[in-house]
Parts: sequence; structure tokens; C-alpha cells
Amino acid sequence: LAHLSNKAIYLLWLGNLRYQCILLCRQYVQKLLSTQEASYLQSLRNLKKKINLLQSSTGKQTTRTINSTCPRLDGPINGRKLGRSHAVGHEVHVLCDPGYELVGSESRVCQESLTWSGQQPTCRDINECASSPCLNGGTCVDEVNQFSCVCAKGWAGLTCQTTAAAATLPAATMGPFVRPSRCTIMQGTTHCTCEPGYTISGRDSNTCTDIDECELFHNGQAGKLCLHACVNTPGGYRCSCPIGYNVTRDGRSCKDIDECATRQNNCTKDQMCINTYGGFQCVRVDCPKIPNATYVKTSPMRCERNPCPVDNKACSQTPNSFSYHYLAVVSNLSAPRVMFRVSALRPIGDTLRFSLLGGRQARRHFTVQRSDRGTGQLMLVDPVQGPATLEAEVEMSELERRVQLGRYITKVTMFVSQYEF
Ligand SMILES: [Ca+2]
Ligand SMILES: [Ca+2]
Repeated sequence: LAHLSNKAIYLLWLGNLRYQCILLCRQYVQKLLSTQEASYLQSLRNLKKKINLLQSSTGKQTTRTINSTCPRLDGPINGRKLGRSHAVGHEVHVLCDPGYELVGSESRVCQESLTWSGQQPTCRDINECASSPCLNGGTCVDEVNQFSCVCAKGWAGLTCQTTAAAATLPAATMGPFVRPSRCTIMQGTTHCTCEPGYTISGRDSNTCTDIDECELFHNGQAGKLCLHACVNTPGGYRCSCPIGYNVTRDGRSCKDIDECATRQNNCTKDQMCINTYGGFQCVRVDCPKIPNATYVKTSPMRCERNPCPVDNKACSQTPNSFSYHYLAVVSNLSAPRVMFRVSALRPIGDTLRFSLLGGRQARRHFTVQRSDRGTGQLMLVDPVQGPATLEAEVEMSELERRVQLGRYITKVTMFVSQYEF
């Protein structure tokens, strides 16, 4: 060191100092950096913590919202509710039916406190009478969405605006078939209505006239309303039947009254009651009085000849029996048609012969035919217009080798009614 000059020593010191200084600087910077890093990490941790806290609190709040709803809210009477969700933050609206006005809150929100905002809404009938529309002392009757006026005596019209004399028809035309209509004013338009069975008429639709159903359906495609007669009534109609018939349960047809079964007849004890369509007949069976023979009643409808004296040919040629039958038929019965059958109970002999007795009237409507070997039948060949009573006699003869063994007469009386039912 003694060999070194002062200058050299100075330079050496300076160099050492610089080196030391660099070391110090580096240490300082490193320390500074690490301090800053620590601080940065700390703040990062704080930030993370804050985020976590925020996240957890948000999550809690969401869960609470899902599980929370306001109390059920029903729509008002005469109105309805729009919106179904009752969750927090949701809104419902209320609408009233026509003719009603809303009182309370039109819309309500489900609040955080789980209660609805606003006030309970109701729908109140709008009082159409509030404007006093009925004039001249008329009383207003408020109805849903409309009103009607009950006018004071002497006044008429929708709002009692006219005198009764001017508004109504002449009294003579008013009656059960013409009635005043019922009019109301609805949203400024007049509506007049009638009871069922009536139709609107009159200049101002102020009257209702009965519908004449009998006339309306007289030739209608729906068919005749009634089988016999239609009677128009105020607000409706009814069917009527001729005397001797009752209206059937369906109100449309006619059914004959059985006077014989219901004791609605005046037949005497020795008479028989025959029920006919539209009436009845009292008949009495008397055995015929024929020369050379006498007859006796063997049943209410049958007479038989007393035995003939031996060799009395005149007696043995008279009919052996007379039978009586009564038929009731309707007018214009379709023909040809079998009306009655005659047959031998115990045929004797080899031949049975059937023939029609009686006058021109009987021959015009009837004929007798054989239907099989032992039976003959009385046929109606021509429809009969009633009311009428027709008689026909059918004779049955028994023969043995062309010799007559017996004659049997069947008298058929046919009561034809006036009507075709
Ligand atoms: Ca009528
Ligand atoms: Ca009858």
C-alpha cells in the first residue's frame, strides 16, 4: 500500500464505493419491490373476500325471492284479474265487467314486504239512474248496464217523455193478443223485447203482438200443428178435438173416448153399448119374426131357429140362425179390406156356399169371397165417407149332393165415423 500513490489510493476507494453503492441500490430496489408485491397481494385478497361476500349475499337474496309470494289475490265480483304471478316484484291488474266501474287500485304490485300495494279493488254497478233520465215524475230502475223507467200515471215512453194517450194504441186494440213491449236503453240504443209467443210490432216497437201459430204453420213444411183443429191463444196455441175425442198426451192428436168402458153412455139394460169413433151406439138384438119359423136368443148376439115340425118344408128352408156383429171404423178407410170372416163350426155335408145379401148400398161397398174351403170373408171394396152406417148380410149354406142342409145368416153393421181418425 506504501508503494501506491495517493491518487491511486483515491481511485481505489472510489471504485470500492461505487461497488458498494450498487449493492446497496440493488438491495433497496428489491426491498421496495417485495413490499409493493405484498401490498398488491393483500389488496387482491381483500378484493376476493369482498367479491365472495357480495356473491354469497346476492345468492341468499335470490333464494329468498323464489320462495316468497304475496297472498293469493282473487278477482273482484263482476270483474276479473289479469296476471297470475304473485311473486315479489310482479304486478296484477283488475278489469270490471261492462256496466260496472272500478273502485280501488287498478294495478297492484307484490312488494318486498310480501304485501300488495294499493287498495283492494271492487267493481260497483254503474248507476245509470244517476243522471235522472226518467222525466215527468217517472221512477228510474237501475239495472246492469241499463235502466228502465216506471212512468207516473198519464205518461209513457222510454223516458216517460210522452203522454200516455199519444204513446199507446187505441184501447180497443189492446188486449191479451196485443201487449206493450218492454224497452230499455242500453248504451244509448233502445232495445225492445216481447214475452215468448209475441213479436215486436207498432210504429215505435212499443207493442207486442201474439204470433198466430195456427196461421203461421197452416201450410208449413213442419207439418200441421194439430191433427184436427188449432186454437190460437195469447202467447201460444193449443189443439182441439171434436166432441167424442180427447186430445192425446202429446197435445197434437185426438183419441176416441170409449163411452162404453167409461160409463159415459145412456144405453138401457136391454141394450148393448157399441163404442164407435167419435161416439157410441146403443143396440138391441131382437130375433127376427119370419113366417113359418120361430127364433130364440141363444146368446146376446145370436138367435137360433126352434126345431121345425116334421115334414114342414117351409120351416126347414128358413135360416137356421142369425148372428149379429157390429164394427166401428173410421171414415175413408182404404179398400179393398177384409172386414169379417164367416166359417162353419161343425161342417156337415159336402159343400159350403157363401153369398152377399142386402140392398144396393151393401153391394156398392161390399163383396163376399171364399178364403178357404170352410171360410168366407166380407170385403170392403170401396172407401166409405162417414158419418154413415152400413149393413151387410152374409149367408152361408151347407149342401149335401146339392141338397140344402142349412142356412146361416150373419148380419154385419158397420158404423163409419165422421173423421178419418
Ligand atoms: Ca199465439
Ligand atoms: Ca167412442
